Amino acid sequence: MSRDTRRHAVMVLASASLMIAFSLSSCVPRAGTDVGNGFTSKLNMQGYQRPAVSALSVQLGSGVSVDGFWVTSANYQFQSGSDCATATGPVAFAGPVVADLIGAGFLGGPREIHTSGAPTCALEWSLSTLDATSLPSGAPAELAGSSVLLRGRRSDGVAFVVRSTSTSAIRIDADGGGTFALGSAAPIVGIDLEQVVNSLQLDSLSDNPIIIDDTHNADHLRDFESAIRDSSTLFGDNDNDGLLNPTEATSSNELGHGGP
Ligand SMILES: [Ca+2]
Repeated sequence: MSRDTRRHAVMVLASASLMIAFSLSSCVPRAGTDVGNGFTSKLNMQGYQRPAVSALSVQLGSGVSVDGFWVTSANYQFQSGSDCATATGPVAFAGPVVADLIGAGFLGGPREIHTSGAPTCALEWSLSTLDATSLPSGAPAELAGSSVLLRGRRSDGVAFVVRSTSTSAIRIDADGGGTFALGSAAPIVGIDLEQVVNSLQLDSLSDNPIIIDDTHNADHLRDFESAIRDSSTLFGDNDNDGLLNPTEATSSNELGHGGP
């Protein structure tokens, strides 16, 4: 595979990644419904890849196949203004909600949220967990008690499963220390699948199957959790369909980025 082709594949699958896609203006009309001093719109989370979303499995440039990627999240808060050193704003969407990241996103569909419409300098959201009795229809039973469940196969066919119980907050700051506008193009948050899977260093593990959780290969789990945080990226939903389309998951369309 040429470097360019590989790079493209990497970028694409980063998509198939865990893309927390939340659409602020996916409801009609385009720029959200102006209610009082803010916007009412929809929030979603999904996995995506370029050129097309696979609902069954995603193969990364590394040859790793991702067969399932589920994230439970909560407490979405947008911080308005340019001073992000202060406390975050009100909760726009409390959750918890389960997202199928290589499927259609939030189980049960996008969630309505309300935001001020003011320029925003950061978004915070948190990993969260649900017990077995609270899991929504469509969520795998293995997700109970975990915030992240990733299942896949290494290029040699060895199966792996990753479970995180982290409930850490993840913060996405506007690029360049500035602000991004909510309402003009719905923001979509994504986590780069290639980056997240690479963080697992699957080739360094000799188990079969490979289990990565709090009691198995925990050091790999910590790197995985950091990669979820660091790769969280905010994009604009330019065509306002509530989904992160291939042409939207680009660096030029990036509004903000997560990090330590
Ligand atoms: Ca879109």
